[in-house]
Amino acid sequence: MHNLRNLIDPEFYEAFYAPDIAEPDGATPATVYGSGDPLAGFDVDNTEGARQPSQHRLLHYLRREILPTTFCVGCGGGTVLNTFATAIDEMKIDPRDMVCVTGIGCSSWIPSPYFLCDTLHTTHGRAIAFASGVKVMKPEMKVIIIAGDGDIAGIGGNHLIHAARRNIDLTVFLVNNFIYGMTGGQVSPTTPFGARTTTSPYRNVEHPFKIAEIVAAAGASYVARWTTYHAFQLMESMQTAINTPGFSFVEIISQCPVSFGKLVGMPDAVTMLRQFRDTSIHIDETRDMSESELEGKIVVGKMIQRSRTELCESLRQINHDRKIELEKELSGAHKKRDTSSMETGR
Ligand SMILES: Cc1ncc(C[n+]2csc(CCOP(=O)(O)OP(=O)(O)O)c2C)c(N)n1
Ligand code: SF4
Ligand SMILES: [Mg+2]
Repeated sequence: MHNLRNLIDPEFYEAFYAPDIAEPDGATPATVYGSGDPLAGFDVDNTEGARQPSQHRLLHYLRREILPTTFCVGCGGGTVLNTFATAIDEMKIDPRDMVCVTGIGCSSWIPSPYFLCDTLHTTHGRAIAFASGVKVMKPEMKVIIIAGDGDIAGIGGNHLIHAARRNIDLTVFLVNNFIYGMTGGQVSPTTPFGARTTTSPYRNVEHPFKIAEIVAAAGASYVARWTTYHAFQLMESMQTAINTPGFSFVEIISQCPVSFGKLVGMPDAVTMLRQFRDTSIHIDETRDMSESELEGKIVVGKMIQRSRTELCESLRQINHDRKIELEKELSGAHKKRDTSSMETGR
């Protein structure tokens, strides 16, 4: 058993961690982590002036040494990563001003390891708790969470609603593929009623959360829902969410053909995207519709956008007010001491 030591002590690191992560003899990090050349296999157009894949404007947002991604063929994770990188690129945000926080699951891999910025890959369901700590200590950073329905709406559901209630300036992109994808397709809090999954082989008898509506009701400043079919609207919504002060949340309906689609008769991405297209309805068109008319529909668009006091701002204000009060108290105490020493002649 190792003694409990200071984790940032270099000696401790050398003794206990370095041997574990050392590369095998002769191997470079590239051979350990990926193909080493993310562009291997691309058809390169050698005609003069043709744009080369290595010049793709989004490539420098990615950790190239770990590409290609481990997402299954047709997974919506790639679309979300692409849309997110495009949003950041268009907004001209320097990735050094961002921290991406994530939990556990396929969707958690979108920012970590693939997006090249400071990333915090935390325990299952705890991304928002870790992110809140980052935001309080580094309020100038953009703190963005990307993770799955199981992670954020399931095990981390309580963190989600309370962060929305506090209105802390975090941006959450919840990738809702209706399932615990990474672990093989267990029922999640967003699995549709009646759907077959590995843990509900007959049918799901639980009703799903309408998670975007819950977050809106809990007090978030911006809430929207889009699908991977609506890549352009999703990208704009991501930008609005990132720009909104306070808690912002976008539910991204995404396809997992492998752990979910194949069990519900949609074994490939195209079928799932068609279904997203055909069952989506814009929120503006739903005002006069009853709940039964909305059954089975995906309501997309902006649920709420409002302005409320943000948590870190309130904390800073308290610090500021308290500092002024303390300074006044101290200068009052000094004055009192000076007067009394003059009176006593000491
Ligand atoms: C505390 C804990 N419980 C369970 C697991 C196992 N686990 C890993 S990923 C995962 C499901 C993730 O589902 P979701 O967040 O929806 O992400 P997806 O893979 O669908 O993108 C589970 C249950 C874990 N890692 N830690
Ligand atoms: S299991 Fe599903 S969510 Fe995970 S990588 Fe494969 S398709 Fe994507
Ligand atoms: Mg999921």
